[in-house]
Amino acid sequence: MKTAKASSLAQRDSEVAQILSLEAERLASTINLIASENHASRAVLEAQSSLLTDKYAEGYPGHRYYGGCVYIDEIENLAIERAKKLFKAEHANVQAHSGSQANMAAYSILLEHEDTVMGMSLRHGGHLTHGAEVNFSGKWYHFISYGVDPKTEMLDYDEIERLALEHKPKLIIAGASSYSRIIDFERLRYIADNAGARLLADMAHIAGIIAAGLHPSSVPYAQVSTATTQKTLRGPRGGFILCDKELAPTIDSAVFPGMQGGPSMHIIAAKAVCFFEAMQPEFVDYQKSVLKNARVLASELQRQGLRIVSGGTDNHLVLVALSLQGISGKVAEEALGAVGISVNRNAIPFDPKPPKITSGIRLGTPAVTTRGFDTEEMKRIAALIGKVLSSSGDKRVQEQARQEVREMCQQFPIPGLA
Ligand code: DSN
Repeated sequence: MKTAKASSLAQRDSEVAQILSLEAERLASTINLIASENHASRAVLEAQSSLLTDKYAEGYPGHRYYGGCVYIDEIENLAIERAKKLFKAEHANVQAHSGSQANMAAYSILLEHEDTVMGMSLRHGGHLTHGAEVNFSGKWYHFISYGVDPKTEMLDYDEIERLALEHKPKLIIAGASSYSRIIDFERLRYIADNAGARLLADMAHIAGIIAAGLHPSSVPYAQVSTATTQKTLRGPRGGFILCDKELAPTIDSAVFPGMQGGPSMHIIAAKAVCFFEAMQPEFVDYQKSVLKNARVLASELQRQGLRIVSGGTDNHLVLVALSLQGISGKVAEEALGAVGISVNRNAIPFDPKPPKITSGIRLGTPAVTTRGFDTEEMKRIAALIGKVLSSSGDKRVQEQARQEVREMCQQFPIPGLA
């Protein structure tokens, strides 16, 4: 089947086929430490590339604006029921095209334009949609940003509480895209209640860890939780929303017809597969390995003389401050990229450098763990990172590192590509 598909694309459009094959080669020969990426299973990829891409299905199961939705309804109901079961949620909407759109839809029913909202600053680890000036969130709503404590580099809940009582936001957004510590959703709900606010948890990064029961769930505490399926959950690229029963009709109408037209039914089928896979016992083992690998990577990088923001990690990601090495995140990203280690430059808390340069890099273990990398490989990767970042561009060090990366990648093929 794989060959038939590959050859029909190659026959029909050799340009696209050629680029896809180069990307497959790049992925196969790269150690992917981008914290928000993963490698979806063959089953997820198959559902995603299925004929469901042909179908228009505006509306929701049982209430569509198009005929011929009998099996479409079955697929969407399956995805909804699996999401509810996996996260013990009262309601799930699986139509959001992305995490940002899930947030946009949720804000649209919880807020009016110009309302006061609190969210984690992008510069401290929050997400663009948590109030960044360049994003719709920062333009449409009045955001008060909270961040981490300068000493511990962990969320300062006392300060969040002080800000909430002072500014009386209508909504507090919990969640982050580069924060490596447990998020105390229970405490944030307490703060929100005292300030007369609602709580929305953007659990996009940690959804898989929550699903495996290895991070406290936001669902019992946040009236709305938003997430993506492609990160730690290891599914297709897309968003979903979980909420309390009473918000269900408004959340659904905020997504459709509020913000989106027809749902991507092939992606919803792949989300159903992803939720199914996340219910299997081996998914819990996988998430345990993701966390263990991140801890090993952090401590081995420390042994290499690198400073880890907040001193370690409780989740899948490791934020590295490069101040001791005297290089920027941009330089580090490029140097590691040149030897086949894929990372992203990332602001560290109180970073004096602009977002395109930064003083840090963000690393994550979901993709390499899917590939089968374990403690030994984490040690080797940390040693390689240490060598490359201290080599000042030495060609011999780079060539040796590139060779070692190639060998490790050959030893651990990507399951979805194999
Ligand atoms: N900004 C993406 C990331 O964490 O990489 C998520 O949207």
